[in-house]
Amino acid sequence: MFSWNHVLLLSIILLIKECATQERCLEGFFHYDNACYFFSSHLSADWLEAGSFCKRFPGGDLVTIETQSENNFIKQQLLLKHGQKFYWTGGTDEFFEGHWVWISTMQKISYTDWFHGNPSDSGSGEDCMEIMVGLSDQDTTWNDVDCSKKANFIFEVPYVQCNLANTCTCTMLY
Ligand SMILES: [Ca+2]
Ligand SMILES: [Ca+2]
Ligand SMILES: [Ca+2]
Repeated sequence: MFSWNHVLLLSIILLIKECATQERCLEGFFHYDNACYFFSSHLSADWLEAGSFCKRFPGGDLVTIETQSENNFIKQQLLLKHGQKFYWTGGTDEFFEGHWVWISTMQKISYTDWFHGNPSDSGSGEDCMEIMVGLSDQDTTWNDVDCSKKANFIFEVPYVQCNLANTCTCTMLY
């Protein structure tokens, strides 16, 4: 027999079904763990411009690479799907020379994958971190470089905030 309880139950089932089929990363983003990643292979910018671009997305900023598994994911993406040589990350020591932090959190960089002899702070100074894409995992490593260099970039947004069309009703189910 019809009752409002049936209507409520049906509504909940429909809500769950809709949430279950909803994309959780925007198109063009790649999901790993609790974040969605974007690789700007068709857009290059200096480090500050790249950061400003990333912040246009809710919760977005230049990538933080905090674990070896996150680093491996990013390297695999760069090697398999994205064709450029140099990608900005959110690593910087522009606040205090030699003290590397992730700009989005200001947390000290603990896990590292620097290219041999780096960070080098060569020439007139190198205060921003790029990933140099080599031919394999082993030679795709981090380098400090002049922040005014034009490079492609990687940014990351939280998994639950990355769908701009999200009505937020699904967030609790994630
Ligand atoms: Ca991260
Ligand atoms: Ca430096
Ligand atoms: Ca360097």
